[in-house]
Amino acid sequence: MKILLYNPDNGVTRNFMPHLWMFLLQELTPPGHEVILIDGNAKAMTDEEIVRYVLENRIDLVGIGAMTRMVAKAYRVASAIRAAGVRVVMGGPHVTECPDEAIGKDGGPRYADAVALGEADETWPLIVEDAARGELKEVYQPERDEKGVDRKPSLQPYPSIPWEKLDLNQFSLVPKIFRPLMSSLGAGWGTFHVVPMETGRGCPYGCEFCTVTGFFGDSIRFRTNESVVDELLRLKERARKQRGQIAVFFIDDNLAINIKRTKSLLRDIIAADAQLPWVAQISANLLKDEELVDLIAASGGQWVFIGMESIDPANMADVNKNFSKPSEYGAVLQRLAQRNVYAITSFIFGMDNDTVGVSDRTVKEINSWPPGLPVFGQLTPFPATPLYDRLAKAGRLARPKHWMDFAPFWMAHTPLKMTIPEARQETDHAWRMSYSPERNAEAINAISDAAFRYRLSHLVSRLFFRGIYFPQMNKRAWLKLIFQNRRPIISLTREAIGMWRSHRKNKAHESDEPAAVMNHQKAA
Ligand code: B12
Ligand code: SF4
Repeated sequence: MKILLYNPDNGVTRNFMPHLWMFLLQELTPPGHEVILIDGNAKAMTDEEIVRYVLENRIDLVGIGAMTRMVAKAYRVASAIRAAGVRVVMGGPHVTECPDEAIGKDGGPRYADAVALGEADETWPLIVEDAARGELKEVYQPERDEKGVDRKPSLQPYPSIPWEKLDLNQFSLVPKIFRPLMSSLGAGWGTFHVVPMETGRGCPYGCEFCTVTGFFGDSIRFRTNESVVDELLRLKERARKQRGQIAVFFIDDNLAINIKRTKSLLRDIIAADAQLPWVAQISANLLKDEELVDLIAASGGQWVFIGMESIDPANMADVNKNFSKPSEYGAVLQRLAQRNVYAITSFIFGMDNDTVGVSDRTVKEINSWPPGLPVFGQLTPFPATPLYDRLAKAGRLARPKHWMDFAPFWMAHTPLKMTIPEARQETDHAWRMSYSPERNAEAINAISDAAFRYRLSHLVSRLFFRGIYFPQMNKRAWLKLIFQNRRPIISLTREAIGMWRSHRKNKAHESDEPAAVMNHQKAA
């Protein structure tokens, strides 16, 4: 069979990274089938374009995965593909959380021929075999234990994703026209990929708004250190060969959930010289350990994503995230910054104790810490979370099926102490203050002692992160952005030219040296 795995874009922003599930399922597909990947984030396509692609390429089966945010588009595309006579299987968090919706068992229309619920590592090969025989079932679910809980894949062994030979062209972040020039720079920047990699699954914390504990379970499973190190080494080799850059996003929900194991993994990465620049999610409470932070820096850690959520402890208690203490955030960021590791700090507005002015209060606090990349969202009741159930029981859901008419940054319930439009305004204000050209320049100034590459990485990341909220998907938007931020850009460019000149001078001096030494010897 010819199989297409497709992940829709959200219609508003683009991700910087492809989705791991596609590469994983591609690798888990039984032999004898061809699997093509299209990630809407890298290659945005209209519904008609996808259907045309499916027909022209004689695809036999389409697998679509989606988060709640993209599910309306996923359903639309699925319906169009089915209408063209091709079978569709859907999987991922949303269909698992609303299992009846995709197959029309909730009274609504049917969008998919089959759904794969939960982790599909073991069910995907069965789905492919059934589809090949023309015997696709409606629902695929992992085996269950005596308590009725899904048996989770152990991750040992873990499939070896052949990164060294996969076609990653659609996922490079360097625009095509710059590639020849960029590949001649330094270690080579002809391509830049952020590659997703998992070292473990599961999180026991159970924050009220989060789907992870429900989906992956509270039992944590890890790959072996050897399998992670081997994957890193293969990626590093690929980067070297193609004169490009590869960074890794460890997508574990909390990379340091078992600190002893994390330290052992990071030590093994260092010992094998398998370091690549990496980003990972780690909760603030675990970053108090100085040795862990040392190992993060030494093993290539550059950015740590921290779900800070709120600076108000009452809000943290409300969402069952008391283990994370707002009073400790500044010290945590300081500890990271001392090692040139910076943080992506994520905040949620519209919690029940938030009042108007929350964005000013939060941004003031953020600006007193070492600079990072703050991101702001709103409390969203994802289906099957304790938050969703609490709000539904209290009759507080304004749009119980908010995913069917997805509206970016527009809450689906009214918080207790502010209105939905006020929550929208607070979010908007926080983004504007945090990514204004003035704030960008201030942030770079604040780390003026750091080496050039850290400041450059910080500025580039700021310009990209701004795009999570402000649409900047065309050349015009980028040119405007570059013009507005010209001060730090010009200053860093001057510094780079200075460094390049002195590097050339030193090189020339070095090549003169042997001659000078020989002349000196002759004279002697
Ligand atoms: C990495 C990540 C991101 C990346 C982007 C995704 C990417 N490029 O990988 C970034 C950081 C950009 C991101 C952003 C967001 N994310 Co996110 N993200 C994750 C994270 C941490 C890992 C995803 C992953 O690769 N998991 C590992 C793979 C193996 O698991 P999986 O994707 O579930 O796939 C398995 C099964 O689901 C199944 N499967 C999946 N798809 C399909 C398809 C088919 C056909 C089949 C058969 C099976 C199948 O098979 C896989 C193997 O078992 C997850 C949490 C998590 N642990 O999964 C959150 C998660 C997916 N994100 C979430 C959210 C809410 C968001 C945001 C909306 C946050 C925000 N407020 O802005 C944004 C939206 C991004 C957008 N494009 O609009 C939620 C989604 C909940 C939901 N019901 O939708 C999750 C679950 C986290 C949470 N706290 O609840 N995210
Ligand atoms: S710590 Fe993170 S992954 Fe774990 S439950 Fe809380 S928000 Fe979800």
